[in-house]
Amino acid sequence: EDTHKQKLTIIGAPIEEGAGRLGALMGPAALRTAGLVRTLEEFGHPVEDRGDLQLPPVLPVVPAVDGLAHHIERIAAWSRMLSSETYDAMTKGTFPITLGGDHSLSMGSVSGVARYCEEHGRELFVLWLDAHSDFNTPATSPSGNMHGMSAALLCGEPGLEGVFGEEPRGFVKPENLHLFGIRSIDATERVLLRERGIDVVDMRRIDEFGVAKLMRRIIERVQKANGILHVSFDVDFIDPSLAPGVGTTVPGGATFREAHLVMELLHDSGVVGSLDVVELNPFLDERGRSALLLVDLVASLFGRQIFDKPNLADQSAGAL
Ligand code: HAR
Ligand code: MN
Ligand code: MN
Ligand code: MN
Repeated sequence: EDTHKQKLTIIGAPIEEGAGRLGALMGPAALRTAGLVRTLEEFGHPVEDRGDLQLPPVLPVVPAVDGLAHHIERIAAWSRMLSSETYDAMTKGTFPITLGGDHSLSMGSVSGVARYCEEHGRELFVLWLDAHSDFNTPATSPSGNMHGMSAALLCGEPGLEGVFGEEPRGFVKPENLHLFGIRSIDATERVLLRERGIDVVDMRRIDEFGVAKLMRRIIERVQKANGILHVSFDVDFIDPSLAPGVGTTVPGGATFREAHLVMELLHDSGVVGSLDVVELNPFLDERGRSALLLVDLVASLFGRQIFDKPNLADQSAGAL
């Protein structure tokens, strides 16, 4: 499908309780200050900015978990709210962009997208651009920080049922989750990722084979299934020398051009149906440079090009 002039719905999710340090709640404001909305409009997209959501005064009651899950009631409230926001945006035929906020918000945003896909018979794929695999559960997490558990929750790992309780939610098939850019995995996560057969594209594979080849493989899977791809963009996917505004920096991340190439290939593919931009911590940023880089990367996802598109037919045939 050609989503080029599709209407976009911006959903601000100032959530920081899932992270180990404060400041991510300023993320949506910094992305707006860096010009996110006017950049998207420049590419011809009508944008509806729903502003920043707020937690309801009464939080859901969540049964005690086996293990550690800090602020689970607040994360549950955010998740339920965000799930219905992205579900609603998709149902109206728009493309939801959820601005964080820490990565626990993807429990909600992706659940809503998944629920939409289930109801409309569309196969959902998720591209998780991140230094971390975010595949802990309360029982395995070394920190108890819920931003390290969102991918596990989406795949239905046990121990996180209380986040949605009886509220509607969606799931991601473990075989449709593609982790990309990974360079920090806990020992317990490693075991679980192997057991579930999750596709982990770590930085070593990116060094060895390059972004283009590895991305094309994922894009072709989605295209063959006539699926929808959700992109969950954690700022720490990028090398911290370029994007220091994040609480959990890990050296050896994606370069400027690697990150842009991912977004350019995604744009040309036409398969992306929703996006999260998460973990920006403006309190730790340097003169807004991480926020500005993110806005430029989003511009590449929505069609900014240096000069010209390569011939896609030649590329998929393996020619240079
Ligand atoms: N794996 C570690 C934990 O669970 C660190 C997770 C950090 N996660 C993020 N998001 N910053 O990717 O505590
Ligand atoms: Mn376009
Ligand atoms: Mn993450
Ligand atoms: Mn991360």
